[in-house]
Amino acid sequence: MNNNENENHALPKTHPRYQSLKYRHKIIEGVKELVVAEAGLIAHGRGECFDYILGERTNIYAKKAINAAVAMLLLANKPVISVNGNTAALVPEELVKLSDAINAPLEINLFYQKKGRIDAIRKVLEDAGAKNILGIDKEKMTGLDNLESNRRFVDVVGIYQGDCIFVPLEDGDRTEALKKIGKKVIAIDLNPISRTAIWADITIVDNIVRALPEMVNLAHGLKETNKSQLKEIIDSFNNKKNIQDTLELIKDYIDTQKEDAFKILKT
Ligand code: PTJ
Repeated sequence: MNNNENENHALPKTHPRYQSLKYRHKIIEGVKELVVAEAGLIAHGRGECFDYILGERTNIYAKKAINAAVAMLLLANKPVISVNGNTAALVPEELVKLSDAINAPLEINLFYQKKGRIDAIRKVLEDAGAKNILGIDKEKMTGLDNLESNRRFVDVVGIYQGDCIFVPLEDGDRTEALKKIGKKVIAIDLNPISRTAIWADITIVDNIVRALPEMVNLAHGLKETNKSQLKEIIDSFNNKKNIQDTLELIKDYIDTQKEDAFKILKT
């Protein structure tokens, strides 16, 4: 039995936090396999913290954002799904399913460019069934002028030409840079007041492990919807208001917890 098996055996399915622990382990395994950057562990922990104060469920505002996001991706001429290490480790199959459903390529785009990471992520995506992976051929990469981080290296037939870029789980600089060069940006971020969340056209404040399967289902559901109806869905969505509503929801949840959290002691 190797170390990974040992760790998984220590994770009983009956544990009240089984799901959360399962995804933690995926991130830890991802670090060992070079898929996830070491900083990805910290990013995941930050996400968990926000998920906790959102009640660890997909709330109505996240659902509204998911609806608008899928409509925007279906309406786009050249949608692209940007993939980083955490995303590949947590939801590889769903990334491939979404890519197929909305006809958008997956492009590997990393903040931390450690040697071997692109190959490791490519393998994870290919094992999940991906056929069209961009961001892996240095000859086809170009740099975005208005960005200094490694994320500036983009595929000429992918993010560079894309009109709508889906950036699940992102750091702020690139969202701002993509907006400034005229791209539509859709983000998933559990932190509703991150720079990514604020800059994006549509911000899905939800855990990627719940949001991606919802997006895949909805993409199949909305596929036959005509263009004017898709446009209506997008036009009736207000990202700023949706984020403000999400913040209210967090406040309400914490207020409820102030009373409820201690009830457990009385049972
Ligand atoms: O793989 P790389 O090299 O491209 O690096 C990826 C990370 C995530 C390490 C890098 O982009 C980074 O450092 O990101 P940040 O600045 O920590 O931002 C990540 C954001 O994602 C934070 O606002 C977290 O709250 C949020 N987040 C973390 N886990 C999840 C999440 N949002 C949704 N679902 C999650 N599971």
